[in-house]
Amino acid sequence: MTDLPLYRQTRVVRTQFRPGQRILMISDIHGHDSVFRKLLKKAAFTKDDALVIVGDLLEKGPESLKVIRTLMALEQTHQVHVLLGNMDVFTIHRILSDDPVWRDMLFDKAPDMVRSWGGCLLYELLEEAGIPLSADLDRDATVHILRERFARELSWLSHLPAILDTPTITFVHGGVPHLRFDEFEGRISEPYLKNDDFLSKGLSFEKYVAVGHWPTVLYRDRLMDMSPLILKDRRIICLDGGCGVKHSGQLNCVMLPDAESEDFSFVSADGLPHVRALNAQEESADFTYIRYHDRKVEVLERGPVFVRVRWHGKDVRVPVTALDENEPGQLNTDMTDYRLPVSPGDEMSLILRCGDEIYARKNNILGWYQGEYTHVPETE
Ligand SMILES: [Mn+2]
Repeated sequence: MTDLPLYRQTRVVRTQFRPGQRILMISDIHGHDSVFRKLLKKAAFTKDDALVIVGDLLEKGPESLKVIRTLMALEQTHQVHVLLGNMDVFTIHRILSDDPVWRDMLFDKAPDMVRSWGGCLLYELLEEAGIPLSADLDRDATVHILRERFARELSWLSHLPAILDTPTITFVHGGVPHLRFDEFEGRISEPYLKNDDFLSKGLSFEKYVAVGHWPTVLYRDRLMDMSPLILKDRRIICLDGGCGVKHSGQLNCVMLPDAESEDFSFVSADGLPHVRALNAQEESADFTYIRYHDRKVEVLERGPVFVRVRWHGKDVRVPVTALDENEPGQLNTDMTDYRLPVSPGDEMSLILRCGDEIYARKNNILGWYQGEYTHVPETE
């Protein structure tokens, strides 16, 4: 036995999908309830399907509480398996632990989270409980009120498992070193939830392992492609389209017609405005993808909208807004100067307007479009 609270232990739930049952997998919803609902609609999710949510429901978005409630309600009517991600465990622990270090983190990190992501679960809870934010808030008393007021939601969250194991697919937020679960069942789950750069560990498995956590774009070296990565030879499925973590991100849903099938397909959704191109544009032949983990640059020439920077000997054009104000000589995001191949009528998600151009995502891929466009109305 262990002193770890249930939600920090590696708990494995085993199940089997029905023959012919469609399987849908989504990870890293990150407080984006409306995007998640849009995605389920696009995937035509029904009561005959099985849906697996591979962790990180919370934070990095403004609707964490709604995501919790949407999933709690969905569980009543549909076959849904929800797993914990590292962000979920951190958040739950900050609320449920009596350790003042964690308690202070809950409050101290909140303003930054709101600045970066437009909201955080703590503020959502405070708002619904009618507790005004103030500097002299009694943190201890406040947390006790929240625990009581949101007992149902917190209990649901804290009872979620870390791993869902089925005969053909294992689901886990970060990744596992192997499938001998008896070796880590009951131990702290953090290494399997926060398993950074899992794909680069060179592992392969005897059945599919479906993970989230690490946006797939970080594994790409040429194009900024946010589609899921499915490696049939190593039996690894990477789901995370970067929803929430990046403004440019998308939420992916990978689908299988049957547990025994390897006929993968996917749909995705985002919360960005959609536009339709009016002009054609040729793909750029030469372009650069400045990766997030290697984003030091030298500024060559600064214009009002764009800046030319040198990156590993290459001359790259980036928007002024991509320069890190607090860290000179560094970008605040990953970025590409890739010009998308576009035909009139193509639909794109608009990420950023820069002068006469837009930074957009077309078919999962980020890049620039210099033509004219019209807005596509939301279809509900
Ligand atoms: Mn994560």
